[in-house]
Amino acid sequence: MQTTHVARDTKYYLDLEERYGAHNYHPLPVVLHRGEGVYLWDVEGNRYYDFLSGYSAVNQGHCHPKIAEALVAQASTLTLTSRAFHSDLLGEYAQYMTSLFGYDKLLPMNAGAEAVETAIKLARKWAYEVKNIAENEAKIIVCEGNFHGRTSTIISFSTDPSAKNHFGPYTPGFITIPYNDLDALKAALKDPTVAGFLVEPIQGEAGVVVPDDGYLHTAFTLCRQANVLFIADEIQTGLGRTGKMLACDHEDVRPDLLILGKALSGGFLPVSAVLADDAVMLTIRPGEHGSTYGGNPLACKVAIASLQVIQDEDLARNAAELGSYFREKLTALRSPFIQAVRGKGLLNAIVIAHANKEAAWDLCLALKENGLLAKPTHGDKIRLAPPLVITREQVDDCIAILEKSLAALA
Ligand code: IF1
Repeated sequence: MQTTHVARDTKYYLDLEERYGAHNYHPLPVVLHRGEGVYLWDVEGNRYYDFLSGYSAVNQGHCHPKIAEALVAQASTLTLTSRAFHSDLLGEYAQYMTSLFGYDKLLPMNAGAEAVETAIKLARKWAYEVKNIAENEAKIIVCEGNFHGRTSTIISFSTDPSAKNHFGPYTPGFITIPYNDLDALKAALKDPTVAGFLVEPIQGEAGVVVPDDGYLHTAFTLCRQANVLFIADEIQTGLGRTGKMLACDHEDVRPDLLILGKALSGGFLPVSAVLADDAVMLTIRPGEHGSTYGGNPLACKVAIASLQVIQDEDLARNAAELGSYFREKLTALRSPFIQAVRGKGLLNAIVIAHANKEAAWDLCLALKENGLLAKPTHGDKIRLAPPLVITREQVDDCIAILEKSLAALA
């Protein structure tokens, strides 16, 4: 008997997730089935522009064929050896990464938060074994509005109640200062027990907060003078997103510890990394840190292909050019509902001004109906971050969708 394939509708999938999945997110009511380039298709066959890009993990566009090809080839060759043995890919990957970004060594991890935790452990180890800070006294300076991941230590220094509340007791050893405030950093650096300054070059979750020109460069200089490690979390801002390979490149800053993730694997599987020079990296010796999947051959192969695409297709330049074009066209809409347009490259956000505090959410629902997916962050801000492969014509198309959807707020 021929069983006809029943095309399940959106509600079927929403109900399944509601019933069997943890309720740790509040997604837009759309169920996606396929992705290609800047486009996503839902289970009803509707096509959308993706303006979230997997939280900037899909800079190369969805299912990039060159990365898919690398994944498939390696998947039927060797995917995991554990670090108990060597593989023929980790050394080549580490060489590729360290020469591309200009560091002595790479420590491979999986999720972004794991790389942030690794950087925190490296900074502490360096503090005790090189800077001679008293045991268990090392401090790391972080910024208000930070987002560096969801582990218990990382949320210990979050200033976002929804990320932090009722997850105590909290890890000590962090000093919080205002973002984009050099006087506050200068004052905090007077503490001789400070090991590092952990900072996002642009704050993503806070709503794409771009610091003043010169902030990163001066902050880096102040850290150098205080013998404190400058730790850049480029998990979201890195890999072409802001119009340069790294957001730190806009200010000629070379972080002491560079943290990468997300687009490092083009949205195929979790790959993250910390890069540093020997003086810091070699403070961790064999058996002192690691992870089952960290540096697995599949991740190495996918990461090399993902970085190759960013370079071959000059995605950073496209992000720079189309990012300023996008902000210019958005501003020209002169919408009464847009209080601010901000960002760098193709990491942008709008701040919504409207009496209705649900306006940003309502706008995202209207955008969805008109074929563009985006999601509010912290209430009134909507991040607008398409894959870096977007074309000028597609930007024009999306501006028209934004204009039409904004009119719905009236
Ligand atoms: C969520 C957005 C947030 C990050 C930076 C480390 C990590 C992230 C700068 C951790 C992760 C994701 C996580 C996701 C929401 C999203 C996000 F801005 F990118 F949209 F939260 F800020 N450093 N960001 O942005 O990397 O462990 O997730 O691989 O947790 O809700 P991860």
